[in-house]
Amino acid sequence: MATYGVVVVCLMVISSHVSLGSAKDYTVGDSAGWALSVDYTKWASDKTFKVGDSLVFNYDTSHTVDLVSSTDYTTCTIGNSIASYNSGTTTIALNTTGSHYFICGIMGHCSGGMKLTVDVTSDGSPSAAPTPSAIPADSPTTTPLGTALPPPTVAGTSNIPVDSSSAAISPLVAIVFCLVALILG
Ligand SMILES: [Cu+2]
Repeated sequence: MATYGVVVVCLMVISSHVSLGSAKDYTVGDSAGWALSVDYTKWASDKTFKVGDSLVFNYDTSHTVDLVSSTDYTTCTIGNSIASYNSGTTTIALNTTGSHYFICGIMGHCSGGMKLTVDVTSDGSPSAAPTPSAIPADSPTTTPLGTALPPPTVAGTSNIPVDSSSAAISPLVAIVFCLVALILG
């Protein structure tokens, strides 16, 4: 019972930290994938791409994913790509800010609509405080432990000295705590 509670709390603590700076994977075209007859301008229009996010292209291998210059994007020039992929599933990490341009390298497909540009913005402040709602402040079933292990509370009052220090430490603390809790069973 107690162990189960510890594990649950640990998972909540860790996931709340992991989700803080979590990068998003965007499946290009959603279920339609990377294909003809999809409006990628429209697909991208309601999304905000940040450094660290990824684009996932799922496509029939009759297509390619070509990273191209803005000029080649505009003119649908093929055969001049910066990088080209044709495995059928390509994940592109968006590591730099600015516009990134992708087209299909098959003749006629770019002009047929297989062109995507995404504008990548900086990640902002990665050390932003977690939103209070991310942490169940009143979870009543937390760890009725009689052991020496302190509860991994992250919000509000805590008797863990390290909790008040750098926020960067607390995920590590939580992970270590979880490992200890699991080992001790
Ligand atoms: Cu194509």
